[in-house]
Amino acid sequence: MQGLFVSFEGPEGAGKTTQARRLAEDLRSEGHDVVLTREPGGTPLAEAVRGLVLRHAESGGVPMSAATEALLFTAARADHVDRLIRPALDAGRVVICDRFTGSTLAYQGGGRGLDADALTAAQELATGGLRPDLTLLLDLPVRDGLDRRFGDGEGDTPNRMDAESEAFHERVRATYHRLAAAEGSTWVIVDAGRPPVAVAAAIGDTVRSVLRNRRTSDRRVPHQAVETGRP
Ligand code: T5A
Repeated sequence: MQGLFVSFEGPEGAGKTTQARRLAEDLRSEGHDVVLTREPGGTPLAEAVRGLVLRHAESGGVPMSAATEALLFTAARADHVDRLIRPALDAGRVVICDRFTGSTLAYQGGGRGLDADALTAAQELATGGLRPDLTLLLDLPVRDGLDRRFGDGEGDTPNRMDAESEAFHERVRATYHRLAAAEGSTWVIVDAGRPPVAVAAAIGDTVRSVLRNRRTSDRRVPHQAVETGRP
């Protein structure tokens, strides 16, 4: 039995963490076996890399090149896939991941300007070709997301990416839109500018529809095998 892999993507402050938690709670209450995880992070090694790659210089972070940054995010992902995501999927669990390969393509590709083909090849190496069954792109204007996080002068300490210019974050958002257009039906753009309850309802409908389709196609598999004569 193969599990279901759902990732959340989007610019800063879009509500990914809020919605990923909520989806995990809702699916658990419906009896699904859910693993909720995040990137960078999810395993001891990847959480250690998180501390290294996200810490702002003002909080003791070390300077690094764009390529070093991309490879650190990608190395953390390799460990995360190997030790947590793939075993959970193999056990038939639903994995909900707050950011995945789309973040590297959007931030280090679109934001930092690294070569998209080289980044994609690195993702293949890190994930062994594993892709989410569904990516939910929580979309909202860059300024609105930054205001949600820091508008009142509160919010958590800015990390190295938060501290980038608004133009950087606009390039990230534009890259997300290009990825969604290129990936087709496995990426769904969710209007994240609505109240949390409305965003959660849209996400819930989308995920349940994928789960229903999956159950239907699972039931059809033995039939097809007999009809086509495949073992
Ligand atoms: N990164 C990551 C890369 O550059 N490359 C990579 O490969 C990877 C994996 C991660 C950073 O690393 C970068 C991207 C990121 O910059 P992080 O601390 O994990 O950093 O931060 P983010 O994932 O960006 O999470 P954020 O906290 O910025 O935003 P979320 O998770 O989208 O938003 P959330 O849920 O925390 O909500 C933010 C605020 O908005 C409110 C919440 O209550 C909260 O106050 N909110 C809403 N307000 C109004 N309406 C709604 N619908 C709301 N939803 C939430």
